[in-house]
Amino acid sequence: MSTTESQQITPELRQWIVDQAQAGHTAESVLKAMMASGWSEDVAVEAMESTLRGHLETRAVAAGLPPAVPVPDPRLDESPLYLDGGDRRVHVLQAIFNPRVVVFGNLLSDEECEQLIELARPRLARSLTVATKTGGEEVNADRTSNGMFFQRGENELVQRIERRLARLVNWPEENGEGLQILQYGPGAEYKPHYDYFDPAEPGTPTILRRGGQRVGTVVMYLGEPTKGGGTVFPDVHLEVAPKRGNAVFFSYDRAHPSTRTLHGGAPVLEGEKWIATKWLRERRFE
Ligand code: PD2
Ligand code: ZN
Repeated sequence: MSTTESQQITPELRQWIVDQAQAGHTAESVLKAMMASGWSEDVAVEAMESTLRGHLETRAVAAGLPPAVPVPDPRLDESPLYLDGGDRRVHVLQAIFNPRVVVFGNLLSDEECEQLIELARPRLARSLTVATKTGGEEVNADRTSNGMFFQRGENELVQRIERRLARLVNWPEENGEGLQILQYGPGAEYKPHYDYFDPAEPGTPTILRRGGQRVGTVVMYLGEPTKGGGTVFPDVHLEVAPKRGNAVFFSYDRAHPSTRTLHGGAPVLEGEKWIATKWLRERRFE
């Protein structure tokens, strides 16, 4: 029998780990104690991580938060500088764990950015947001941009980008909403909001019938303003510069502010900002 098989993580061990944490012992000291009584480091670390994760989740749900669900997740466990987007080597510029935010470089070529803008331009209209009171759509003063949606897989360019994104964040293409293109002129902004649908709003159950909650967002910068227009995360005082070809990804495992994914598009001060947004759902989006 291997060491791992012989070292079973029993309910008693899990309870002991929770008791230690509640008594204020550090993860380091608990790990040391486990190893001193014969646990291998790998098993001890796994036991600690899974037990404390489970414990926090139980407490969160008991406090009335929606349960955590799986989310899209770029593979960054070994801190790679580059990720394989299939047909393109994407740069990892910045990563934050809480909130989960990753900034990518070189996600799109200049030609791809220009082509998306030119295909979108004749189809732009004042942006609407989903009306969570009714499940319909409405013009919203918090969002002063012009926009349009591509159908998923609408043309070869859109297909190529959707395939690349799916590979990058490990999430099925069919769980994505259609790509949305937005144009912001001087003064235009998108006030801070959450991208998930508020479970307390009456229209939300209708919205969730098409693919469940949103669990992740990729905002790709297609056209840069010369001043302003960053994507801001007020809870962590982060501002991502809207540099053409770059993108910001973020995920949220429950529809709750505890994800710290409040974010907005700061007003454009000079020039014009163009973005493509891909929202990712829990399940296939029809
Ligand atoms: O334009 C942005 O930076 C921005 C900000 C917040 C886009 C979105 N949200 C979005 O498309 O959800
Ligand atoms: Zn947003």
